Amino acid sequence: MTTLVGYLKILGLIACIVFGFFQIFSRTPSVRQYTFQTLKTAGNELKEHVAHDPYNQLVDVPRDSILVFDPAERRANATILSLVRSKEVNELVMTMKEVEETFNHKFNYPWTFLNDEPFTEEFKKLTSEATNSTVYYETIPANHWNMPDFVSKELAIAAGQRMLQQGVQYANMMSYHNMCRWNSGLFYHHPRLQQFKYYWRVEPNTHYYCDIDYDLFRYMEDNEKTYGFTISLYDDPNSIVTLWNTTMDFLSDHIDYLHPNSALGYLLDNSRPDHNKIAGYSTNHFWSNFEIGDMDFFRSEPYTQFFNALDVAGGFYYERWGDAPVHTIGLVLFEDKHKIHWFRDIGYRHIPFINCPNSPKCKNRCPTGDTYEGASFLADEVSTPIWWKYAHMN
Ligand SMILES: Nc1nc2c(ncn2[C@@H]2O[C@H](COP(=O)(O)OP(=O)(O)OP(=O)(O)O)[C@@H](O)[C@H]2O)c(=O)[nH]1
Ligand SMILES: [Mg+2]
Repeated sequence: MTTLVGYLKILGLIACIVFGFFQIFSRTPSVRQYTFQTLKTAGNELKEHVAHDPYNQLVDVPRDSILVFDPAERRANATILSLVRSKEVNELVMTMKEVEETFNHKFNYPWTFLNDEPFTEEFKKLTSEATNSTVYYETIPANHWNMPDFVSKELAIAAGQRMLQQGVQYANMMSYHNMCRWNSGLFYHHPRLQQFKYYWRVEPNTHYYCDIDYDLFRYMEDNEKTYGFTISLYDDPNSIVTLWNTTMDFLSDHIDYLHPNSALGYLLDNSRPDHNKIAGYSTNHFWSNFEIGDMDFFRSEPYTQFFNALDVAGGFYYERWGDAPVHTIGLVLFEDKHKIHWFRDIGYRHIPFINCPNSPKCKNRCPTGDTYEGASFLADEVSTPIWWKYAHMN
């Protein structure tokens, strides 16, 4: 009986993968060709393809008058949150001012700051002066932040050195590994965050360019969205060599968690075969330094079990699994693709990538349609058009 169940699970998994490949290759040539061209011509040349290009379509938000800001409207149960160190206060205040100016002075959502150490008085003073909203200052419990006992410190240090030689950024910084693990599967368990459903993650030194005149959290709630992002990228495959295999092992035991309307093709896409070869999948991910999400998704049984399986496998330390690929894989596999939203209207920059909408609300503060800043090879790292393709935005 056990063997039969095992066979059924494997058959189910094979069926899903075949279905994913079918999704990829059954598209009409024009859509495939269009996406390919869009990718290969990202950056300045992208502007020549504006005819069908969501980057350059004029954004007409608010699209629904209900979304226009009304001070009498109820708020969603949400907080803007930032994991940050006290020494980053100046970069954070710069970003806070932009978030307040473009959005939050109209809505007054509380800010929650989290740190693995207590915040300094100076940090508290400068950040509380940058907003009229309630501000929470929270310390992360050590057992959520530090490397768990089942991980070998010696092996982790050796792996960090090896990955550093392969060019994996921050691979030898244990604090970076702690940060990625905490963001992947622990932040939403912090006692302070239990009172909230939605969060908007804000990182110091990021930019917000365009006015947001509707309540983003209410938008999520009213439209039953689970997750929103601004930029999709390919990841460094050397940082996640066994993440996909570990995920497949998990999925073969929990095939019922795979959502029937998932955008699996986004994960299986093969437009950068070198990435698929090393990592076993596309490495596409929603860049999580900006994200608006429903924490109840992350607190749910499928994601909780998924994170636990990844955690036990040790890849947050023996490799450098980031919270962006981990969130993305969980969301794409377990959630309906229509519940994942590309916020095309949010003008955003985290060096060196940009989302700059064609909208009067941006008041020319950013270069419309550009996706990166600096060396042209960066254009190849942007995979937002791959999301458009599999989320059927075109
Ligand atoms: N409290 C605390 N915050 C951290 C720590 N490491 C990173 N962070 C925060 O976690 C977020 C992500 O860290 P970054 O260093 O920006 O990581 P990244 O975006 O991958 O790297 P960059 O491209 O260099 O920005 C930022 O908000 C940091 O302030 C840490 O050890 N302690
Ligand atoms: Mg950063």
